[in-house]
Amino acid sequence: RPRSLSGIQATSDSLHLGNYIGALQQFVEQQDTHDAFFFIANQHAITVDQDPAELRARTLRTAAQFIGAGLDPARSTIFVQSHIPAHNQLGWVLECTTGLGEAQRMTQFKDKSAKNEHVSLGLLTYPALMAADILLYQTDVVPVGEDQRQHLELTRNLAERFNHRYGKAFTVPEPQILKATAKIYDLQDPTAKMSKSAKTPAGRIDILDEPKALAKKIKSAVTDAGTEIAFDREAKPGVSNLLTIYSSLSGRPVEEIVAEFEGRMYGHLKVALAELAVEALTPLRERTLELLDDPAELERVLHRGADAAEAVAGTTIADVYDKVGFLRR
Ligand code: AQP
Repeated sequence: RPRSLSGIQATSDSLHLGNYIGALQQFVEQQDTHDAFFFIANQHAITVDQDPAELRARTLRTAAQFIGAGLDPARSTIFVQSHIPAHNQLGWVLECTTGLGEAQRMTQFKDKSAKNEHVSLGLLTYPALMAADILLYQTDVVPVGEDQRQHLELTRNLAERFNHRYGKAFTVPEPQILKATAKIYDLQDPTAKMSKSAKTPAGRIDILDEPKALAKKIKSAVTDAGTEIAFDREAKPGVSNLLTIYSSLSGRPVEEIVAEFEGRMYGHLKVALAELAVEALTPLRERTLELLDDPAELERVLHRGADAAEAVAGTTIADVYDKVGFLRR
């Protein structure tokens, strides 16, 4: 089986619909076809300021949402990034494999460093740690959203550079970015990515939103000029975004939904989507809250995940240390 690996940052109380549709839904599907590793990126989280108690709580909340959304600890290895020191060990080696200019060219670094007053060195070196997250596990495919494409390209370059210089240590991974769902947009500004750090939460659907709040956000989504329900990202970004969400939550193709709503108004689509979203997300929310009632069990799952992850990561890092010439202890 090909190995699949991906991670999500523990930077919010709830993941949003972009994280869910762009990433988590794919993780769940891959459990049956791949040797699946999914982790909670708590180290990436501290590239910007985090409250320690909040970060700890959010790490468990993110794990609960993974499982609540359908990841099965019996079929997937679910673990916390900081539990495996090899991420850092390889991260350093890859920092030394990355050019300064290369890191500075990353658009996420440019965007985030422009937005934040205090820019940490970690924000710059983050893509090397992310490459380590992936390469440690000899990963074949990495399911992510569009915003991670550039980091994945860097990861591939670093793997090839290292393999070429020191001998093959890494599988060169392929990104899996599903065209249709790779970018879910903000409901209030459908030209911007749905994001945790959006200015207003009204445009962001959190997967743990209460049903009423969820329905309200969808019903107040910004739509476009005209009245026809059609998929056209350029002319109708708002409606196209709603159709994309509808399609991925229902598992039905966009064309079928467009045909169903022919001759009807934007409002009809919103009402139907609000209903669908509540129906799709309520069980996820309930399972997540139930899991959070028993943190000890969640911690046991993460402990087992760390043991399984460490076994794979340990082999890679030992090989890498040998290859770069670190004297054995
Ligand atoms: N809007 C999105 N559409 C599709 N996929 C998305 N992802 C994030 N936003 C969207 C994908 O979710 C996975 C986890 O991403 P992350 O842990 O890097 O989350 P994030 O970047 O902290 O989420 P935000 O909302 O994008 O945060 P800010 O605002 O801080 O940048 C990844 O696979 C990502 O592609």
